[in-house]
Amino acid sequence: MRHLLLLLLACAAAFAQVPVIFDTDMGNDIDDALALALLHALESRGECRIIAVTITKDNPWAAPYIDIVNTFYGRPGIPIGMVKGSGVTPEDSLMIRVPAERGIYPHKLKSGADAPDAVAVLRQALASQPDHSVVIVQVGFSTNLAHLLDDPQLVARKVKLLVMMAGDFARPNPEYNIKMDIPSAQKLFRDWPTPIVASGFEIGNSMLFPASSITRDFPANHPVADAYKNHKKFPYDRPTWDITAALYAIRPDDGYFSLSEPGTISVDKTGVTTFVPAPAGKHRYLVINDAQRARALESMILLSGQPK
Ligand SMILES: [Ca+2]
Repeated sequence: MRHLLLLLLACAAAFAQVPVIFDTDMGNDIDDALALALLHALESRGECRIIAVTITKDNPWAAPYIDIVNTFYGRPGIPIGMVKGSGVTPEDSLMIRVPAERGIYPHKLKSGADAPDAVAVLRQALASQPDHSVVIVQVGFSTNLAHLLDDPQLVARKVKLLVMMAGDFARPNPEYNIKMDIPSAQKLFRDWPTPIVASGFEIGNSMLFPASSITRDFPANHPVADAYKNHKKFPYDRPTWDITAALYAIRPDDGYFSLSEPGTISVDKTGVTTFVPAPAGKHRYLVINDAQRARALESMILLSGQPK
């Protein structure tokens, strides 16, 4: 009887854990690393389960660095997929290369060339999960998810929600994640079959992750603090763009953010995003007030810097 009870409790816990896929351009800015750290902290708290990490930065150090972070948090088995063929931003990045070359962080992948195709990893991860259960957090370019749309039925069946750090809903400016792969972003907003919530440039830009947290909250030889210190001349504060998307994805009902009315987001040929309200629209974007901002920033700092 007791065993049965434990089994039921374990099943209930597994249900509560949101299966999450993190799709990232790891290496282009430090918020990707802090967002991955936050997801690991939330998994340690039983709130989510990272079922795959896929990469849209076409640089060989991204996969080893993600393997380092996953291994550091005790999850070396998370599948890692690499953009193949049509990836952008191949340029070098110290925040991923320096920790990977240091030789002090255990990991298996030595290069992105050793990682399987991101789209194959995405398909496998989705197929392994219950219907309408998976939350995808896309914090880089739309390259991989646009390719995944070659099988829209798999997406429609398995994905519950796509949360993206993408676009700018305060000004008509082409936002970086959109601008670097405009055709994929256009396709994604046009054809993605599930609800989408976008964290626009203006949300993360209004909350800076403080250098003081890197100094105070992270132990020595932490691969995320290591990346932070190698990304720009330390100390510096940096917008929380990708971290906001990860926080909303796992805790959508905690009031850190509010949502726009429903509508449709589209991308023009210069990468500018436009939101048109529509009652049946599948897209929304995050909005935030000052009280929410204080709470969201505090939570992002505490979770990203939580000791493993
Ligand atoms: Ca990013």
